[in-house]
Amino acid sequence: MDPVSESQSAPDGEMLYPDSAYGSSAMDTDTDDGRTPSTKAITYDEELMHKTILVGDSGVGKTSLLVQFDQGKFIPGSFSATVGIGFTVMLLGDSAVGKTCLLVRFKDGAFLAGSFIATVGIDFRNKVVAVDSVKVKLQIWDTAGQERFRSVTHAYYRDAQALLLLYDITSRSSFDNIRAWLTEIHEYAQQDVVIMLLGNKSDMSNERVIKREEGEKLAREYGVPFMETSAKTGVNVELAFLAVAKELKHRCVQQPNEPSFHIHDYIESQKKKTSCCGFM
Ligand SMILES: Nc1nc2c(ncn2[C@@H]2O[C@H](COP(=O)(O)OP(=O)(O)OP(=O)(O)O)[C@@H](O)[C@H]2O)c(=O)[nH]1
Ligand SMILES: [Mg+2]
Repeated sequence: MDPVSESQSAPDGEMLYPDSAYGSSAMDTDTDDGRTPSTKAITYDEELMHKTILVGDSGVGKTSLLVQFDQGKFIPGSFSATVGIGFTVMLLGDSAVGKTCLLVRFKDGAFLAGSFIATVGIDFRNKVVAVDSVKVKLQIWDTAGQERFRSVTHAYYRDAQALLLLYDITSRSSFDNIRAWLTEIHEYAQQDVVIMLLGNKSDMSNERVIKREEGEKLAREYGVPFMETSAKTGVNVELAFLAVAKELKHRCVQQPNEPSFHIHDYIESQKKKTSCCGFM
């Protein structure tokens, strides 16, 4: 299933946050499901964090109001409705495992090469994908892996419907820390949250220290799906997000006579398809 691009393109002059590896677009922040972690509103004091939900009929101007607040300007032109079905996906894992790069690869199809800019607090971007001809909007929260931001990100766990937990196949410590991440997830996240383990930087085979089998074993132990990804080459990046989108959509909207969806089976079948074409 190919992802479809978002119906609203980012406005000119997209605001770039100096601490962020990429810009955050106000057009991306208006969600019908009301999860609106405006980058502006985020402070690093958990007590002061709040959420504001824009509700109202389609076309009344919720998105325009938000753009006016975030960027101080009105975006004229064609009206394009914000899609109705949406889920929040959170990226977790140690600093430098490639969370931001994975998101940029998925959202923009590009690789953020060059100097590493650690994420501060939390950033987010939206992407709409098509699942069985239903438009599913994923709001993807890119968290800071650095320890000092842990209390900020904890506050967001409970709002996430899916968590992509990353380690770096060239970093033993990032893999060893996965157990600690899963402990935190069980403490702070929703009980039925979809979790997927990703071994990132699979392109760096010369520097690999974590065998694929080790990742598979750990994932089996926790009963979560697993795959290796590369934000650099794009291997399995779309598959990871699409599998999560499919799982969430099937949980939310089950059409009559539609076969039930099993994320493990889907991933295995898709991975086989990819490997038989020589891309893995
Ligand atoms: N070769 C290779 N390098 C990668 C890949 N993904 C990320 N990197 C590099 O790894 C470094 C860290 O990437 P980020 O995406 O910024 O890491 P992060 O997990 O977001 O880090 P924090 O924001 O601190 O939590 C950067 O220098 C990237 O260029 C990958 O798949 N392959
Ligand atoms: Mg980052």
